[in-house]
Formats: sequence, C-alpha cells, structure tokens
Amino acid sequence: MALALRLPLFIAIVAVGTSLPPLQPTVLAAGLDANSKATLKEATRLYKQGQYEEAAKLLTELAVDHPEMTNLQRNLGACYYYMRRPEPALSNLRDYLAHKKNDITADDKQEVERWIDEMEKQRAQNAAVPVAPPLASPAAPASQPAPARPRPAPQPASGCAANQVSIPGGTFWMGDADLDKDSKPVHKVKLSPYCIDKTEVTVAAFRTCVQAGECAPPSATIEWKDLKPEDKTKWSQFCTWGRGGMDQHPINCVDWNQATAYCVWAGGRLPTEAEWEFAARGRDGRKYPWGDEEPDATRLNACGPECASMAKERLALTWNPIYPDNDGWAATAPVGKYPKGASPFGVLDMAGNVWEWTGDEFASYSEANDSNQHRYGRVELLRVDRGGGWNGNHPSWFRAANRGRTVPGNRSINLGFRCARGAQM
Ligand SMILES: [Ca+2]
Repeated sequence: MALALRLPLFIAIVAVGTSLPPLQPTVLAAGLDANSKATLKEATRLYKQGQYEEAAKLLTELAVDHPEMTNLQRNLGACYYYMRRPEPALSNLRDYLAHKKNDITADDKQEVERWIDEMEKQRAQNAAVPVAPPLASPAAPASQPAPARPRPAPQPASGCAANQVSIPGGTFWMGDADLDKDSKPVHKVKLSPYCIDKTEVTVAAFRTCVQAGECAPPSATIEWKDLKPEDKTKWSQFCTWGRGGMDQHPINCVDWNQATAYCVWAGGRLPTEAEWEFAARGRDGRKYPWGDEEPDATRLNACGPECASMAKERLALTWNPIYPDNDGWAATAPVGKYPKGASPFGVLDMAGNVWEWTGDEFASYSEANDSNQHRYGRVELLRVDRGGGWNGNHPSWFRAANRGRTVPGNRSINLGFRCARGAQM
C-alpha cells in the first residue's frame, strides 16, 4: 500500500520538472541495448541468489562492451569478494575506486575499502609467500627436500584438464639477478600444486567460449592509449581471430578482461605470475624453459629472418632477426610447434609466439606489498605479461624470469594467454 502511494508521487515530481534524481545504475542501464539490459537484469538476479560465479561471467561480458559503466567494476568486485577470489576482486575494486575518484559516497568508499582490506589479507594467506628472508644466492638449496626426480614428470591424472599439465607444489627461487631491476631481487616463493594449460589458448578454443555465449566475440583489432587510426589498421592484420586457417594459432588482440572471462568459463583463472614462472623454468634457476642455451629457430617462434622479410615487405620496417635460421612462422605459429622448447614440466610455448597475460598486477618485487606505488598512465593498474612474442628480437624478452607490464585494456598482436587453476589433490 505504501509503495502504491509513493510511486505516483515520484512520477508526479519528475513530471512537473523538479530536479532529476541522482544518476543510478538503473539510469545508466537505460542507455543500453535490449540484449545488454537483459544481461544486466539476469546478472542482478543471479547475484541476489548468491550465484556469484555466474553473475560475474555476465558482468564481465557487459564490462567488456561497456567500459563507461564503472559501476560494473564494483559489482564484479563484489562477486569475486563473495567468491573469496582476491586477485579479480582487488583489480576490479581498485579500478572502481580509481575511476570514481571523488564521485563516490563516503559509505560506499568505506565499504569498498573494507573489501579491499579483507581481500589483501586473503591474498597474502593464499600466496603463502614467506616474509622476505635475507636474500640468499639462487644456488642455495631450497628449504624443502629435493624431489626424488630432478624433473617432475607431468601427472595429467591428478585433477587437471586434458589440455593441462600438473605442476607440483613447492618452493622455488623467483626472479633473475642477470635481468633488469623488475626481475630483482631473486626471492623464494612457495606454491601449492596447480594445473596450467600446456599451450597458449587457441583461436578454436576461444571460439568455443564465444559459441557458448560466455565470451564476447573479439574485435580482432588492436587497442592502446593514443593509438592512431592508421596504426590500428596496419597492425590489426596480425590479429588471429576471424581469419581463415588460424584455428590452432594463439588468440591474440584480447585484453586482460577478455582473457580472464575465458579462463573463468574454462573453470579456472589466469595463472599468477609466480605460477607462470615456475611452470616455465622449474627449480634450477635456468634462463629459458629449455635450459641456458640462447634462443634458436628450433626452440621458439621469435622474429627470425622469415619475420624480418615479412616486416620489410608488408610493413616497410627493418627488424633485425634474433637468430640466423628460419623458424617457420613469420608471425604467430600454431601452438605446440616447438617441443624442443618445452619447460622442465613439459609446458610448451612459454617462450615466444605470444606474450601471455597473468592475473597479477605489476609491483616491484621489493615493494610488492605496497600496491599504491604502481599506478600508471591514466588510472589503470598494470598487469604482468610474460614470455616474449613472435616479433621479438631481444633474447632477454624470452627469459623465463623476464616481466612485461601492460595496461589491462590494451589489445596487442603479440599478446595472448593461457589458463591455470589450483589442483584438486
Ligand atoms: Ca617466427
């Protein structure tokens, strides 16, 4: 009865031209197309029923299509908060606060900050990284007993998906004293067992997610800050989506949110940076997945002479090849083509082909607990990417400990991803 009385009164106020109510999510939703409105409604329903994972999938789709709706980041952050998943909760909630700046109520700000606090604590517990010990040489023995076999064989039966490799838990030395300051100091990290995709996610695999209605179709164009239209056209020819014969090539030109959405759909998440590095080099501190030998055309897809001639012909650019032999692929290669480049665990393409998004925000290793120090560019927090790409010609980019950093909204011709998940032991 009270509602019935109030509603006409509200309409009457608007009708006589009094000031409009403040902008609310529902008002923003009024500008959406019918499909997006239906998606938002369904996401809200799922959220209210406590089906956070399903709600997050829908909200991620919406967020990809509607970056202007910053409230979606809050709602996504809330879903991940209730799912107790610190990485995506923190990135969404922090982005939300960064975008909102002062355009936020004190109550809302307080609540979001409380969630961030809790998620930071949970992340610290999950990571189980020992408090930075005095730095020791990477050659020093790890605190755990050495495994019976020096190179643990993959154990695909232990709860990992068929396309994944099982990585045992344990301690390893992360970072590399030979590389630039981002990769230092070398520090000890302890990991729980996990599963990681044996190869980069392919165009065909990504299409399955699109067909299931869980991933938005990629635009097959590049994107980054201040990109000129002519450059967008020039470089987007190297995007793998929507071109014939590319099914087994890695999906590229996808941003961090698209990569995250795919991995959630596939029952996992992006690997943490530490998981990625351990899967790439194991425990012995090697430089590359295959060992310490410098890159050659049999071990990875980087920019060999085939790529340099292509760049000359199609782009009128001079790129110096990284090695003298033709590696077979001028741009991206089908995944899994370089078994000689396998990591100690048998994970493929960890060097070359495409860089890979990880789930982690970039922080220097020595300041990793102070996330406020790592804001960049506009307001977005950088995400770490790893492994080097097909157009690279600096050997250090392919080192297993080398760290890239990219704005999460960027889409690049040499950046894809693979997924991971905790192992069910
Ligand atoms: Ca190549």
